[in-house]
This record gives sequence, C-alpha cells and structure tokens, in this order.
Amino acid sequence: MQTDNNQHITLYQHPKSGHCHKVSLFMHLIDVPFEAINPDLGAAEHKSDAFLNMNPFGQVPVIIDGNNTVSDSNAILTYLANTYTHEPSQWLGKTPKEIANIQRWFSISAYELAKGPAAARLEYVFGANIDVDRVLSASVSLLTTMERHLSLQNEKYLVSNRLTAADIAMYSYIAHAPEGGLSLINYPNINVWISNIQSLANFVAMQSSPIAEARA
Ligand SMILES: N[C@@H](CCC(=O)N[C@@H](CS)C(=O)NCC(=O)O)C(=O)O
Repeated sequence: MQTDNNQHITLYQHPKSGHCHKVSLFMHLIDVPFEAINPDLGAAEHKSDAFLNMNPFGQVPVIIDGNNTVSDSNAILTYLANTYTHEPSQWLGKTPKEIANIQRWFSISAYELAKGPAAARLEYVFGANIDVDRVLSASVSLLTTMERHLSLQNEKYLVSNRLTAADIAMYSYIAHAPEGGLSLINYPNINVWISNIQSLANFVAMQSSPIAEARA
C-alpha cells in the first residue's frame, strides 16, 4: 500500500518523549523521511486551538502526512507500517495469533509501560509529581514480566523471533528506564533485547537524560 506521496511527513514531538521516539525510531528504521517540530509543551502549545484541531487529546506525537493527520504513537506505527512498508504484516502480524500478540504489546505499552517506567521517568526528567510507591511497584512488575516472557521465548524479540511493531512500541521507555531510577541490572534478557534493537541498521537513540540513582 505504498503511496506516491513525495512530501515529507511532519512529526509533532518532544525530543525526550518515548511515545514520540518510537515514532521517529520507526520512521528511521523503515527509511521514511520526516521533519520534526517540537511544540513548546512548557508554554502549553499542545493545548492551543491549532494543536487541539490536530489532536483533541492535546498530546504528542502527531504526524501530518499530506491529508492525513494521525495521533497516538501505536496508531501512528500502524499507519506508517500500512502506508510505507512493502509488507505491513511483517510489522503488524502475519497470522491472527501474531496480530493478537503484537496488539497485546501495544496495550501493554499504553497501560503498564505508561503507568510504570514512563511515569517513573516523568518525575526526574520533567519534574512531575508521581505516586512513587505505586509507579515503582508497577515498573518492577512490568520489568519482571517482560524478563520472564523473553526468557521463556528464548528469542531475540518480543513476538515471533523477529522485529515487529511490538518491539518498537516497548523499546524507548524500557531502554530509558534508568533515567527514572529503575535499574535494569537484574534483567539480563531485557538487556539483550535492548542491545538487539540498538544494533539495528538506522537505529537512532532518544535524547538522553542523566541516569537517576536506582530506587528499584
Ligand atoms: N496514548 C498516547 C500518549 C501520548 C502522551 O502521553 N504524550 C505525552 C508526552 S510523552 C503528552 O503529550 N503529554 C501532554 C499532556 O498529556 O498534556 C500515545 O501513545 O501517543
């Protein structure tokens, strides 16, 4: 479903947002050119009428691709795979079971990842108030579950031993968890999975923040 669209995609993002990084990482991996615009979240530009007309939820990431405006990181991964890859099912699943497994990680990224490692990082990187006990316990629970999943699978990636959108959806906030005071030292399989992704051709890192003293 490749388009003839020669114009660049515009990505509205924040350079330290994992939700945004997964979109820019995916566009690099599939070699889709784009221009990044960083609205001033501190000045609430993402709550302006102009921004809310693009995404009524007032959140980044949003992409504009010609006549198509798409928001929500996992929705954008789905759009990009369907629009710009030769074989979208390679990323989104080839069988009902694979599709389900990839959707499962999309859901985990939108709930467990967002309420755990992403939230832990919000405090140190953005000065947000968080419920530390709840966020740390959610984070450890997710990391422990991912570690077990990867060790049971004995595979390089989260689904079907190949890189899929599930890995892209989960990578950024897991790899940057130490910025929220979460040590990854006890999760050997997660570390291997992170290295597998970082070794990909065209990999680009998210802008880093200082590693916080480990608190979980
Ligand atoms: N479900 C959304 C969540 C996006 C999100 O939480 N974006 C944050 C930046 S990481 C944001 O824009 N926060 C500002 C706000 O919610 O007011 C997605 O996956 O894209």
